Amino acid sequence: MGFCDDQLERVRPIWDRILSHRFLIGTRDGTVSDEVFATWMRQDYLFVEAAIPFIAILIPKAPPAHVEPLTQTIAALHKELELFRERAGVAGVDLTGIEPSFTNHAYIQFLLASGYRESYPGAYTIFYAAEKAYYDSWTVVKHGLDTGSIWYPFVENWAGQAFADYVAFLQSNLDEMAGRVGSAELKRMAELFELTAKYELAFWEMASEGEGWPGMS
Ligand code: HMH
Repeated sequence: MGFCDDQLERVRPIWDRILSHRFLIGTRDGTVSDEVFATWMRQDYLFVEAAIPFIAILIPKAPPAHVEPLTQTIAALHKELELFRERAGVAGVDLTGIEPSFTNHAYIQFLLASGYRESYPGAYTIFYAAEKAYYDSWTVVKHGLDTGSIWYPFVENWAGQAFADYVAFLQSNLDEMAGRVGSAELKRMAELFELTAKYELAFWEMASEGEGWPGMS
């Protein structure tokens, strides 16, 4: 088994909590409130916006063969932002003047700090774990959400064949890199994988609970 499958097995208790989260089950079953879904949309819009500089930071550290795929990822993230704006227009969700929630702020800072401070394989571990979490999460939603739902384009974005192929590509790259690093770096990569899984869980929890900051309400 490669690094990614090993890690997915190791963090299975966290991953199970992600995939059974009430946000995903409610979105799948059409019982999630408009307000909760709008919270997720606003916050994920900011997260995707922050993912662009995160990927950009990786480019100077990347092996030459990774530069073009990373560049394409940036273009894809811009298209994703466009999808959010388009769906927000359809649903009447206001994306202007939004601020990151406490959880989202922490996740974004973790992304950017890791982009600057961690090794390339370390930062790539976060990149893979976050994308894989979204693929698996929206696959849960896919198995139930009405294809006519106004939210179905998000399912098509993250649970379709193109994204599946992309996540498999990231997985094979990460497995390959993990096979070349020393034991200290491999241990760090495992820590980063687990941290990312915890942030992904925290993100669904935040969407369900609201955007407030501790002590501010
Ligand atoms: C929180 N994780 C979060 N948002 C996303 N859009 C992705 C992963 C996948 O890009």
